[in-house]
Amino acid sequence: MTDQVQIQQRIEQLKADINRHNHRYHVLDNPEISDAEYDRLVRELKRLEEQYPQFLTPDSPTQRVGAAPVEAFGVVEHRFPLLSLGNAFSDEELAAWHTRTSRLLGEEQFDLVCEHKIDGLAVALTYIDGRLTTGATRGDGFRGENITQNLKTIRSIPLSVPGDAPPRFEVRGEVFLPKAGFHRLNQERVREGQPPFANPRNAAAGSVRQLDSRITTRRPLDICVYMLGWAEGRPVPDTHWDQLDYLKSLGFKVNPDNVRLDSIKQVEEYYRRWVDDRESLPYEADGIVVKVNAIERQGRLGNIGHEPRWAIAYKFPAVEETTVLKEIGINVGRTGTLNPYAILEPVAVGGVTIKQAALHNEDDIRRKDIREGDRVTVRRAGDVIPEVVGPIPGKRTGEEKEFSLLEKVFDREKGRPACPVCGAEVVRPEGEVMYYCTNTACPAQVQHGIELFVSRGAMDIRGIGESLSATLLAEGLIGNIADLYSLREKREQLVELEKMGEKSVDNLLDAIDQSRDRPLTRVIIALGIRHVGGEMAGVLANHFGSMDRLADTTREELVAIPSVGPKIADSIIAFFQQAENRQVIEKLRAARVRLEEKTAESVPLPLAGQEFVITGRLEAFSRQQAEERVKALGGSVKSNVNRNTTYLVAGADPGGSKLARARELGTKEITEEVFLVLLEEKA
Ligand code: 5U1
Repeated sequence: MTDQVQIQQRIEQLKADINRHNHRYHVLDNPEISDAEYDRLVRELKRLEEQYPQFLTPDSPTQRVGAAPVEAFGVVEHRFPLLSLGNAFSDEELAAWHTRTSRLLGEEQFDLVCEHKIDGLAVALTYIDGRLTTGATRGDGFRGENITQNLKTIRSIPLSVPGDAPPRFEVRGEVFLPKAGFHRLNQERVREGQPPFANPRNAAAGSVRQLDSRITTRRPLDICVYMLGWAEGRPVPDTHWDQLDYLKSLGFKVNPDNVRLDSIKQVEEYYRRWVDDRESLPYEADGIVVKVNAIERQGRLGNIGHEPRWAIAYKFPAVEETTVLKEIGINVGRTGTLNPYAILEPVAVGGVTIKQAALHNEDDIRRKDIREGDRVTVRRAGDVIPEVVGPIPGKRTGEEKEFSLLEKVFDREKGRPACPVCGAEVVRPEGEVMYYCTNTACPAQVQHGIELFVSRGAMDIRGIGESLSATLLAEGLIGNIADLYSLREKREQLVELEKMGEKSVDNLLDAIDQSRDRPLTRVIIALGIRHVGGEMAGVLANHFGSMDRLADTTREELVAIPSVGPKIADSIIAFFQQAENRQVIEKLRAARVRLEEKTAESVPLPLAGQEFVITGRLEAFSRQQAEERVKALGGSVKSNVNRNTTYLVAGADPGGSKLARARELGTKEITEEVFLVLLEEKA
């Protein structure tokens, strides 16, 4: 056996093993090996594919990394429309659907399948010759967006299926963010000054429809497939239930709570069980879906407009309650926003007692005509922050008080509205809905800033929580984030603080020291620039490579970066224009906090000395973007193949003469997909 054959066999073995472990972990929830062992297999595969790119295939598990951003998604024409569902809101409506269906079929008895209606984003996955070739959104039902690259990052979606699967088929399912992941993502967004997603569906849709699939990779998305769209070339089972079972055997994740039932009474019982237990589910569900099981019956029933006659969604009641809004309170956010919130008479909503609820801004409160003292409806959707839906005007006594933020924060002594924390002046910039405290040194803002700086996703300094950061500020031991690095000089005073002993102080000081070497992305996150969260910080760190380059950039340069919009660009420019922010950065530099990526001087760039020639049309980016990516990694792009050419990248419709020359010289020829992986891996 030649070396090449052995290597190819090893690669195939690794792919099969990794896919199997991936399926056990992400689909069956039953891993067989440790994370470290799994990582070792992936690393070995990556190394081999890097050395032997000719053996890299698009369904390799290493392809789950995101790819370079695209300017827009392509359009996918669905072979059969993706339908939506009619709704039932009561047992009577459900029974009416059943009676109608029974009449149309001319049969009284037919079995049904019940499933949870997960609140996510419907997608269609097409597999050709065993490989995932296209993943698309529902769109308008007829044409969706091509989000294949993004869906490939979801580990419970198989990139390939066993050899005995139909040669061509399409599977449909719901991509969703589990509650825990949604909660984490929203906490991160709030900490970073970005608006939280209103619900898991928006969060899932926002994650899946990212033009930069590297962002999707970081979101903990999952899928449950709920039907076989179509299949060709091999017979498939003739009931929905058996098709789901079949899909499970092909490696797809099918909801274990699905049931097959044969009476509408049993459907009602299933529904009631999940109305009561929905809180226990790891995802948001807004109802159940009831489907006629036999595919032949489904065909006879057909569709009416966009909705199948053979299925219906029985929606769960909204989790809403009413209570009294005692008062509207104001807290000050990290960016100085004055945030109104409702202080409520405690009330249990869907099994959880709530005492406070979000009230977004003054305009919103006025639009909904919410008054202090009102009886209001409050709603809680899963882990979303509870919100006040609106008042119940019929319950008013006349004692209720209309809300004015400026009145609320009016300071009699000062004779003007004032920040409730520091007393500074309050402004509402033109065109904005929020009022702001004008004092950037406001203890509330500084404290939230410190909490962000030390948080896990930023500088990750363990041992400083909300209460210690408040104490450090109150005792004057720090005034801003950079002062954390001079705390060693104040060790004696730290030891004196309540609840702080020698040991915990030393641990804290060590943790601060260790944070000096965090990657640039983390430092950018830690600064708390408005609209710059973890994902954007990664883009900026990649592009600029140092804090100084970022600080001296221009609006034009920023908006030329594909994922940076004008709002983000303006916010970055405004941040670095503020003298106090520049001073903090200088203090961080003086404290030896690393303000640039570890690169050039110590390690040569990963593509140094490698020459690329590109022929044909690239799908993922323009020629110029491709050249920039190669150059950024130290490589060069030439127009003709010669003996020094390392790779010939062949896109669609490649030039015959370049291919011929490369073959003559034995130059490595790679597809665009392999090229993308190479760039990703080296970045
Ligand atoms: N579980 C499940 N969700 N869901 C959504 N099944 C299901 N089926 C759907 C939709 C829109 O549609 C088919 C019945 C066509």
